[in-house]
Amino acid sequence: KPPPKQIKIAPPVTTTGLTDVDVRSGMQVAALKQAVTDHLRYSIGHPPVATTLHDYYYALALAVRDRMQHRWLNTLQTNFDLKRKIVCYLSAEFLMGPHLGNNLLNLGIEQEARAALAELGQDLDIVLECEEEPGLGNGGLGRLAACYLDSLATLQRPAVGYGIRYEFGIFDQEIHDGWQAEITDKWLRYGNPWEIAKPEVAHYVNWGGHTEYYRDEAGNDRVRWMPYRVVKGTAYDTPTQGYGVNNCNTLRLWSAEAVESFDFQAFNTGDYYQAVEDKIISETVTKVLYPNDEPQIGKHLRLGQQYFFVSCSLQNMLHILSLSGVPVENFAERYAVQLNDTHPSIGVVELMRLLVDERRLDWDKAWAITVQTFGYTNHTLLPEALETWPLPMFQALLPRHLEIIYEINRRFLDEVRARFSGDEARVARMSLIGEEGEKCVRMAHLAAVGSHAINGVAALHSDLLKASVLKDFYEMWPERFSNKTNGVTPRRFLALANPGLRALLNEALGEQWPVNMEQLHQLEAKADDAAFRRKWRAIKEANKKRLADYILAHTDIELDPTWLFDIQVKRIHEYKRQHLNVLHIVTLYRRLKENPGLNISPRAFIFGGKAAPGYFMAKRIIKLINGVAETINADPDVNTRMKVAFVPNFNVQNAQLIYPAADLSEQISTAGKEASGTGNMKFMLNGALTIGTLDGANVEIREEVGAENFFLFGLTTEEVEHIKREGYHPTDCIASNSELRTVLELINSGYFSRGDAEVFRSVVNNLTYSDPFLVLADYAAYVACQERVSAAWQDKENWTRMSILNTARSGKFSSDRAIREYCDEIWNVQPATVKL
Ligand code: GL4
Repeated sequence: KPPPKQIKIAPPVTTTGLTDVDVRSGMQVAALKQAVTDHLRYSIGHPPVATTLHDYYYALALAVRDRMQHRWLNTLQTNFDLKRKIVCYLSAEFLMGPHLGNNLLNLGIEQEARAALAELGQDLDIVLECEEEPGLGNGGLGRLAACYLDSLATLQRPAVGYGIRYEFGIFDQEIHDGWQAEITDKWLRYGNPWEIAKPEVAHYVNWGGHTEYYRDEAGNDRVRWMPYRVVKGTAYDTPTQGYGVNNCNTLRLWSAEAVESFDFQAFNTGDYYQAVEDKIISETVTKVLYPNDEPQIGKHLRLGQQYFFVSCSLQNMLHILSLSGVPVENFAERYAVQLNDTHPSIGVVELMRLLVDERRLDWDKAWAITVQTFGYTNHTLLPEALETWPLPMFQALLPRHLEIIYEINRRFLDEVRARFSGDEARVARMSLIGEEGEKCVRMAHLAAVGSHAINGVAALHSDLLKASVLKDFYEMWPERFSNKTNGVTPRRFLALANPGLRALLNEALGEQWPVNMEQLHQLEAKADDAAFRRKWRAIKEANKKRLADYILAHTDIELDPTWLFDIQVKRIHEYKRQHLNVLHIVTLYRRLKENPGLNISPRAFIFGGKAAPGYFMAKRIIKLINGVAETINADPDVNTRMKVAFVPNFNVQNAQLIYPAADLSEQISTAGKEASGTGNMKFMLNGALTIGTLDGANVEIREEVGAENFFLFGLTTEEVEHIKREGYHPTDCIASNSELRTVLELINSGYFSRGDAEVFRSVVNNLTYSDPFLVLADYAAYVACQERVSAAWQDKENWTRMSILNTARSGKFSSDRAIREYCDEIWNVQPATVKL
C-alpha cells in the first residue's frame, strides 16, 4: 500500500469547542475528526511522517469503539437491572468478518466517518481495506454464529457469544501454480482495536490426572478431581453493536495462559526450563483453529480446546449469577445456553460437574437444571463429521467427566429400557458410548440427552435428522425436536456489501427494510416496471465491474462485466460438487471447440473456497479448476465467450464483493448432504438466480421465490438413497453418455495440466469407479439445466424480473426471523430496550 497523503495533525490544545464527551462519543463529523486525531496522537503515537494508512484505520476503529463503549456498558447495566434471561451462544467458531464497516453501519455514522476522514485527507474505502479480518471460523457454521450475534443485538435480546480467541484463525490461501498453499493467519500481528482484554475475568480449567472419593462434613460421598495440569483462561471481549438500537452485546473469547503459581514453583526449585515449557504447553490450547469444516478431527488438543472454552464459559455464568445474588438453583431461568453443533457439548457434563461436585447439588436437581438450560443445534448429517472421542483419549484428559457420562448413561439407558422394554438393539444404538470397534463417547448423543430442545437448520435437514442420525431420540422425545431454518444478516450482506442496491431499496421502500425484510415483498410490483429494471441492471453491472477489478488485481484474469457471472463460493468439498461445475465447463468448452458458431450466452465461471489442508481430493479439485481456467482463458477460440477464474482466499471481506456481483448462484450439492447452506441465501438477497438441487435450504428458497424463478435439477434425497441402496455404478453413466466420456477423457489426458496425465487421474478415477456423491448421476440433468440458464439469460428483461423477485422474496432468510424463532420457541428470551 502507498503511504497516505501526509497531513499536519492538529495541535493537542483544540479550539474546536468540543468537550471531552463529544470527542469520546459525539456522532458528528467534527467530533469524529477530533477523535481520530486524538487517537493518532495518544493511542498510536507516530509522527506525521511515519503515519500509515493502517494508523488511520486503527485510530478510526478506536474512535468507533469509544462510541460503542457507552452503549455496551448501558446494555450490561440494563440487563443486570432488569434481571433478564440471557442467551449464551456457545460456539467453537465465530467468523465475524471485518468490524469497522459493519459497526459504522450499525451505529448509523458511515457518512460522518467518511466526511471526517476526508477532512483529514483520507478515503474511507481505502482505510476500510486495512482491516485484517478475524477469521475465527471455517465457513458456514462460524459465519452463522456471527450473523446470529448481529440479530440478537439488533432485536435487543441480551446475549453473549462464548468462544475461543485463536491466535491463528483460518489460514490464508494462496494459489501457487494452481495449487492451494496455506499461509498462517497472523491476524493479531498489528493489534486488534476491537477487543478489550479483561485479565481480571479469569477461570481455571483442569486437565488429566485422576479422581478421589471422600466424605464431606455432612457425611455425603463426594468426588475430588486431582488434575495433572491447570490452565488459566482469560476473557477478551468484543462489543457487538445492534443495528439502529443502543443494544450492544458481548462476544467473549477465552485465551489460555499458564497458571502463575506453577511457574513460581518450578522457578523456586530451580527448574526454569520446566516453568517455560509449562507456559508453552498451556498457551498451545488456543493457538490455532482446526481448519477442517465438515470432517471431525480426533485430536487430543481439539478436545482440549472444546473443554477449555466451555468450562471457562460455564464458570463465568455461575460467577455472574452469584454476583447478581441469584441462587444457583435458578440457573436455567437466567441462562439459555445453545450448543452450536456438538463442539461445545461437553458443557452438559461440565455443568453437571460444577453443580454436583462443586456446588453440591443433588444429582436429580442438577440434571433438571442442565436439561432445562441447554439447546442443541445439529449442523450436519455427514457421518464423518459426527464427533466421537476414543475412550482412552477422553479418559486421559477428562477422567471425572467420563465417570459423570457413565452415570448419565446408566440413568438414561434405564429410561430407554423402561420405554422400549426388550429392545436391546435400541439400547446399544442410543448409548452415549459406542461399542462397535474402538469404544468412544458419542457427542451427538450426549448433546441430545442433555438438551430440552434439538433442532436442524433447514426443513429438509430437520426431517432427515428425525429419520436418520437422531431417529431413536426422536421416537423417545418427539417434543424436543424442531426446525430452525438458518438466516443471514441483511445488514452486512446487503446494506453494507451492496451500497448501490441499498440506495435503490431506500428510495423504493424507505429505510426500515434492513430490520423488516418482509417489506421487500413490495418490490414485486416493481419487477414489471421497465425503468426500475434498468436501474436494477445498472447496479448489478457496477457490482460486477467492482468484482472484475478485484479479480484482475488478484489473478490477472480479465472478466467482462456484461457477461453472465456464474459463481460458486464455499468450502471445497466433494459433496458440494465443485467438480460437477467443472464438468459442465469442460462440456461447454468442447462444444465450442467442435462447433465455433454455437450460440451461447457468454459467461464468467467464478470459484472461491478453501480446502482443508489434509483433504487430498479437495486440493486436486482446486488444481483442476485452475488448470481448466488456464487452458480456457488462453484459448482464443473460446475466450471471447467463456472464462474461468478462481478467487484466492475466499473470506468474509471479499465475499462482500462477490455475492452482489452474481447473476447465477451455484448450489449443486448432492441432495441430502448440505444441511442448509447460507451462501445460497446471501446470493438470493443480492438478486442472483439459483441453479440448485433439492438440498438444504434450497428447497425453501425455491418455495419462496417460486419454481418458475429457480433452476432446479438433479436427484432428490429419496432417489439418491434408492440408487445407493440398489448399487450405484458410475461406469453406467459414462457408457450411456458419450459426451461425458469425452469430457472425462480430456481431463484425464493431461489437456488441462500441460500434458501431465497424472495430475487429475485420481479425480477421474474416483468419479469413474466410486463417485460417492453421484456427480456423474446428476451430470446430464445439470448440463441440460445450464442450457435453460443460457436461454433465459438471452431475455434480459425477464432475467431482471426474476432477479428482482429473488430479492423481493428473500425476507424469510433474514437471521432476524431465525433469531426470533429461537428466542420464542427455544430460549424464551425477551427484548430489553437500552436507553442512553
Ligand atoms: C454446516 C453445514 O455444512 C451448512 O450446510 C450449514 O449452512 C452451516 C450452518 O448451519 O453448518 N455444518 C458444518 S459442520 N459446517 C457448516 O457450514
